[in-house]
Amino acid sequence: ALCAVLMLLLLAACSGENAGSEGATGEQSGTLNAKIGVVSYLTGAGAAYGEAITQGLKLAQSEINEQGEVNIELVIEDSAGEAEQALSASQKLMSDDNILAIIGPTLSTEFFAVAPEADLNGITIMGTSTTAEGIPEIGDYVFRNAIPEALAIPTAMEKAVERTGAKKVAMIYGNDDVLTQSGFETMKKTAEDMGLEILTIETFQKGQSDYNAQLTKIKNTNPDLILASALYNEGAVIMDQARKMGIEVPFVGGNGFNSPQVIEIAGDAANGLIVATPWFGESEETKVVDFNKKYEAEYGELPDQFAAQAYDALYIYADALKRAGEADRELFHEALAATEDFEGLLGNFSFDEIGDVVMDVKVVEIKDGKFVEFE
Ligand code: 1QQ
Repeated sequence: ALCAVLMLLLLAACSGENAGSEGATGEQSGTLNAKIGVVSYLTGAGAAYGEAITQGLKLAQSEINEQGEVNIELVIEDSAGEAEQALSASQKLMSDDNILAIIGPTLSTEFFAVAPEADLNGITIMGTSTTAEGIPEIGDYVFRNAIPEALAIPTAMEKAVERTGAKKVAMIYGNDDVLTQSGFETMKKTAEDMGLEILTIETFQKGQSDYNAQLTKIKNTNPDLILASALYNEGAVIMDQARKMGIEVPFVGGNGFNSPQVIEIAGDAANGLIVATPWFGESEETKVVDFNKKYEAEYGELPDQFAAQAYDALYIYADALKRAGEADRELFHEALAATEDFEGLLGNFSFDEIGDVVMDVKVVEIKDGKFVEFE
């Protein structure tokens, strides 16, 4: 009899608890809960990258959770654009057994510090903006949905040369950052493959504010085109100072230039920038128009490439989670690796066998202070 009473009490307690938690969170029964760690560049000179990324993630999160099948909690840590801070932030996330997987960090420089450890721990990690050579090769648990420079830069350079008939190029790149170095290597190789004459190669460091020496050399060589591998701050200042010195030729930039911050900082001097991207904000496709509308209503500004890529990334994670059937690190990893023909904001998306991106890239240019399709 005592047993029966205890059983009844237990049953009552359990059903009471269930009703309570459903009521409190509004979750449907059968919802898959998952905690995703995010490492993002949120303070410092390049914080607009991380801000766009986290805004894109949060918008996707609220839509996904509203749909009810999965419920994602984001745990967001700031990396400040520094490899060491990114590493300690990710270690904090990885020490939480309830973290299913990680998104970020923002810069390739940071990602190379973090991803090997995530891989070792069997924690899936995906870069949404990391475009340097060698990212998915870090390990089995390492993915990205950002278009690698190795694919984007040659596309932009071919189009630029086709239209301008350029034969001689000058190059400038940041030699203290993994992405700007990697982008430079790709530019140099592409220039050589295309038979372009490289007149000069100039370098700079993060945070530099005066490019007079480099730009004077570039101007004196009289190039048809300038190939620049830089993050937005340095890239925008370089363009501004170049135009002030009377350098009018177009720039072909790497992924760092895919931020509206370039226009914000350089103003009219940004006109004539050519860059490849999977994102075109002026597209009339319904899902892009809807996304723009929702994003602007939420944040008071239009989304950029980085916001769009992050938004797609969380949907790709949610899709994998649904296929995994439970918030288990191994099952999630397997499901994510099998992602194929995912239809996102940026079009059709699959991972190749090493976890790199298979998708299309477009070429855009800045004209009259706006990114427009490069004709
Ligand atoms: C990288 C990049 C940057 C421009 C991301 C913001 O592409 O570091 O790989």
